[in-house]
Amino acid sequence: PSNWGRWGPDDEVGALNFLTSSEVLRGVKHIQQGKVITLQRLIGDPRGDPVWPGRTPAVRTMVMDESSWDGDAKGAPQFPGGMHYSDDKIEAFLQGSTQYDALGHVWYDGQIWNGYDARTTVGGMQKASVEPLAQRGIVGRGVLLDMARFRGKSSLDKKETFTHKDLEACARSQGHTIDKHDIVIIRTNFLSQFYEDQERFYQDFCEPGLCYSRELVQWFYEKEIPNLVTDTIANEITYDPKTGVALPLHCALMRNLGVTLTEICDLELLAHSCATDGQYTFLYVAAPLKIHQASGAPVNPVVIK
Ligand code: UVW
Repeated sequence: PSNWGRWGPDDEVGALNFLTSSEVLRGVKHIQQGKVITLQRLIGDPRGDPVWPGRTPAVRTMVMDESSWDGDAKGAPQFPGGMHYSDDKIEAFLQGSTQYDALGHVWYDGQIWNGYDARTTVGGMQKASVEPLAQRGIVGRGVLLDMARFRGKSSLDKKETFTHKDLEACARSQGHTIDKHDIVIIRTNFLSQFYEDQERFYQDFCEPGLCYSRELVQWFYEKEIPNLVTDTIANEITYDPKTGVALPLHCALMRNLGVTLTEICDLELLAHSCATDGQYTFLYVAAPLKIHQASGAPVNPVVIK
């Protein structure tokens, strides 16, 4: 299935169009306790930052600090009243931390989301960049599917797969359903293995996750899922176990259906909270940074229960 053209020839936000104001209000109805939980993974974690192979973690550099005024203080700015300040900068892959992928981030056959020419990515995303997603914001009913807990494991294993049927079974075991237009949030806790042993983590690299099938894509299409959020680097099994194809769901869901992908979340506090209070449905709110023509942008999603 494809959603190309469904929201007109100029669309750049895809399935986020399903998140109408009534969907926002449906999400709000799931605020029951006033509990707030953020989902961003720390940037610059002293234990390291998990990134897709070939990318490098963010580097934060101090530009100004108290040492700038040491000694003669030559070159350091002097302000009336003696104010000093700290300043820093980061150099980072925009897909190197908790992030929203732009809909044009991944493609095949020379066309990105909505049929735009893949040449529109050259030198900057002229179409389907992260900018329109950031401008719009993402608000709706979120559901946590705690697949690790459902399978009785602290974390899923390398290459472990699951399907939409497993997601539905997981939801049933948690006492709710996955409804049309839900923001689907999947916990694997796989990245805990990165912090345990990075060499082993990257050896024969293959994350666990959803596995491509026509039925699974059809399920996303019929459920009109606007946003898939996970705690892995790339939201799906890295290589399809049957075909060896890399990240087929990036193409089938993002490129063809316009489903936005949110990756590298930290779902541990949320999972703990849901297991404790039994509330797996809530309001989900997120807005990636507004970065001109970018293929993705960091985000700190917020859950309100
Ligand atoms: C790739 O682009 C390969 O992955 P991600 O969606 O994790 O950025």
